[in-house]
Amino acid sequence: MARMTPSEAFVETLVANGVTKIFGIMGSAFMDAMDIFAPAGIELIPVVHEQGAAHMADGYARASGRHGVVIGQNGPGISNCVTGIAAAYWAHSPVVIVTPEAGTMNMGHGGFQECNQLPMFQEFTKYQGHVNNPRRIAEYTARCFDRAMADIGPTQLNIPRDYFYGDIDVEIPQPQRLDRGPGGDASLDQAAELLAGARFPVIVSGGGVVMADAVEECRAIAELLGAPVVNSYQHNDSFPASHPLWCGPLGYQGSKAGMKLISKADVVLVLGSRLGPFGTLPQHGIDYWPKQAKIIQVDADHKVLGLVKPISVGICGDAKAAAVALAARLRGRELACHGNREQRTAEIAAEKATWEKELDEWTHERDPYSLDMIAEAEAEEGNWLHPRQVLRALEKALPEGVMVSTDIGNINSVAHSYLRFEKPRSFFAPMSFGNCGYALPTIIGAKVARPDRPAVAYAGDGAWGMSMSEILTSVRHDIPVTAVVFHNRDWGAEKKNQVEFYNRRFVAAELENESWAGIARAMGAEGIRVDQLDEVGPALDRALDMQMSSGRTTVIEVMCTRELGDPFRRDALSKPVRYLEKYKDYQ
Ligand SMILES: Cc1ncc(C[n+]2csc(CCOP(=O)(O)OP(=O)(O)O)c2C)c(N)n1
Ligand SMILES: [Mg+2]
Repeated sequence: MARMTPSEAFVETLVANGVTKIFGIMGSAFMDAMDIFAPAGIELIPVVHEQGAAHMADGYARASGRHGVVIGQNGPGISNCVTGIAAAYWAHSPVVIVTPEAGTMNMGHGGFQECNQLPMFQEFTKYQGHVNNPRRIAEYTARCFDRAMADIGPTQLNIPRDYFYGDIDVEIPQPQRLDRGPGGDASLDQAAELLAGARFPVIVSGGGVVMADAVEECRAIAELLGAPVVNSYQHNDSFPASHPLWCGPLGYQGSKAGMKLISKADVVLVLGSRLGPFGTLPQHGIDYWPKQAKIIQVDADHKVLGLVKPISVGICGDAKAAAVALAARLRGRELACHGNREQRTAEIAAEKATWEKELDEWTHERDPYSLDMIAEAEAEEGNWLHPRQVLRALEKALPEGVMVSTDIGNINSVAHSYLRFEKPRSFFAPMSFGNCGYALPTIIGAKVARPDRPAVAYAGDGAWGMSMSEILTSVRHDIPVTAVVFHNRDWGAEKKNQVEFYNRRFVAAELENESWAGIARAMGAEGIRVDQLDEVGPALDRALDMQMSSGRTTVIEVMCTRELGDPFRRDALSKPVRYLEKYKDYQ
């Protein structure tokens, strides 16, 4: 036990958990603790808007595997974080949000910046620690850090602002980290039995493989079975793209090769995925999920086993440990799939080649609306590029070891087909919360965690407007990143729904923008405008060179036609029905 103030106990517990960076905006509510951040070795990185801080903490956590930490002023500083924490929740990021609260002597009186801060995060946190007595501040702080790791998601530490003051006797708790195992023997035995009898096994490599650092173990079992490996939705970095067994991502704008192959599976091994509903929807007109197949699902969270898709075996275990345990059970055994290995290898190679060829030839969208938009662009002043060609050119120019974040939007979703990675912790998409404005702040957080890696954000012009002010953060605090903005003058993703379901009746779908490159320059970054296809790769090369060698942030604005890929809510929209006379033309 040592005598200290609660501020000191709080900061010392952060130190015990290895915290060196916190994202947020300063405020009086936690000024007493903030005052000793620097001598504790902690840097508070000030952002433009607290939503950005929460996304940065998420990006930091996703890139490093460590906690991301965010803090803000009680009331509005904290409510600004809700969207960012919701996104981190669905990205399964161990983010700790520290929420200093109104003082206990005023709470309930309707004071300045007073609000009840627990309910607004209830839905998006794995645990909420409320410091109910200043003497317990270290205990609650430590628990929030432990639970964020154990439950793989955000936790909230709520501290009444007067509880930073006083004298307490306290021992700083040491971090408690779970030693995760492979799951129960019975379920592992059952799974091994199914895999041994499988003639066409397929592996789904999910986010759990990235988080458990299990790519090598996943690869070992894939090679043992000769099984194609597909990435779960938005986890394109969960298996090396250069590997012959890699078949690309499932889900919206995913790989046809992967979809066709999994549709033939008799046994699917799902490693580290909750099989989220959006991620397994039919795509490209292919209803690929193999309903007759036996499904083995491995996840660290038992609550997601069998939740969305019926399964034959659920294994509550760590993806890495479970892959090792399954491989050990299969090695040296006679496996049914060894009988047709060559045939399957050939089939995998053929499907992949067909899909690559299709992507190469798919230079622009061909639906009637997109063809109209392409014709319109040709008649217009200026040169407008086909998004798919831009995405292919970017793909070719992305360097080894790159980290890429994407946003929510039509072009960003089409990008899923063109984003391939060799290493885990490389791809940061907005996952199931699906908020526009995710990509830039998230890549800034990732860059703070990994300054040695090139960092690139993709965003549509709509989403960019929501988030671009964080360019100021990157410039002010020397966190160089490269952003690619697809300037198509539309809230395209939603507009495509109006094309498909609302007879091209556009409501609030169009955006007339100023020059994004010019705005970037005004914020102190470099700005490059690209309207020739052969300039796309060189622009990215130049921006990355400036990022890595002179610490410069660059915004590359790519002028794109208004053509749009397949809409993303086919599953949830239907043609309008109108009964009232005044709306009869609206169907
Ligand atoms: C915060 C938030 N607001 C609204 C939406 C609904 N929404 C989804 S995609 C989209 C359009 C995105 O437009 P843009 O960023 O320009 O990309 P594009 O689709 O044109 O490629 C909108 C408004 C959302 N996902 N998130
Ligand atoms: Mg747009």
